[in-house]
Amino acid sequence: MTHARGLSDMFRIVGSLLVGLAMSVSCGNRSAGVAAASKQAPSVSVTVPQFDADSAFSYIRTQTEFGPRVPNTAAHRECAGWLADKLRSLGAETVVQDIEVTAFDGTIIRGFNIIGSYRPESGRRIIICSHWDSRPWADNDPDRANHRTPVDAANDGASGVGVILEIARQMQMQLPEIGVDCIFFDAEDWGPGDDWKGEQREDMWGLGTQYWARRMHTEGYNARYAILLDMVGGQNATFYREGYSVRYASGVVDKVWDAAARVGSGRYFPNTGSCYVTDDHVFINTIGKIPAIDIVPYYPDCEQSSFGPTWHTVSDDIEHIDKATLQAVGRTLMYVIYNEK
Ligand code: AHN
Ligand code: ZN
Repeated sequence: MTHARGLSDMFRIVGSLLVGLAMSVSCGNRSAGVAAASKQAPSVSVTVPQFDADSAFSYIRTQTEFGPRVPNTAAHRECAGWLADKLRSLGAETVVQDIEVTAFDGTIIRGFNIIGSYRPESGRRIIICSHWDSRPWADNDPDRANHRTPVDAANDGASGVGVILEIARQMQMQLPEIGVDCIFFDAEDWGPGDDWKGEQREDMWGLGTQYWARRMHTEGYNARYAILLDMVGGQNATFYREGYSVRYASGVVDKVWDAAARVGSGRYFPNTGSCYVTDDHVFINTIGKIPAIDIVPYYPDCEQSSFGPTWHTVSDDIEHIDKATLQAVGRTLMYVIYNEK
């Protein structure tokens, strides 16, 4: 027995030596190839770090563990503090915009837009953003008894933040060439409920973003473009080319959908238009004058909602988050960010 174990250990050692040798040879070959190519052509292929969907998932779970992040509640304040601390601990220069906005129903909301910057000194910048607040009412739940219950918002809130935090973790380990601002917008989802009899306007949604678009976090701030993530963790999600994104920033849509195809996630990103979604990106475009797109799901065959079966229901919880969807979105964004010059 002892003898046999000794033998197998030896095979393991020899095996790992062989693997090590093969790796160093192939790495040597690759860098030699890149060096040779770079003498002729200036374009050198970049390495894009691997997005980790397990890590993104755990960032989503942590947010939901605070309870629904409904503005003017303790869970909301505590989660805001955690988000800012987390961005700082991941190496981002972080500022919190402490805001006051008035909702459609007259409620005064104290909110927090949270901004974490990588390469803050660079004039070449892009934005990746998501709302982080929870909807106060599950007013699209199939059971009417749940219509006044707040939403865990694992997908509709926490998912985009989780993907961005994982990208931030990767950026701390390997800075991209471009400057990146990670923005978590507040008070997106305090829009009119199913019982609202008054008028409905687009600007009743995205209150935190509207505030930021009028008073950005730094003087004279600008960015090439913004990518909004909203509900990027649903099961069987597909991301069609959303209407406002195509209207205001079709080049950015092309860039992101091409990236999805290149990283092998094309089936999540059909090259097809869908409808127009009132979301934070509208105000980044119209008020902020920065081209902005929305990666937002479209479920053509879903009875409950075209945003998917859990949208504004009590089932929008951690149990319904799909790591494969997070992975598809995360690796696509990583490709875009690390290829931006
Ligand atoms: C409306 O349906 C009005 N807005 C969709 C944007 C949204 C709501 N995103 C999350 N919740
Ligand atoms: Zn919502």
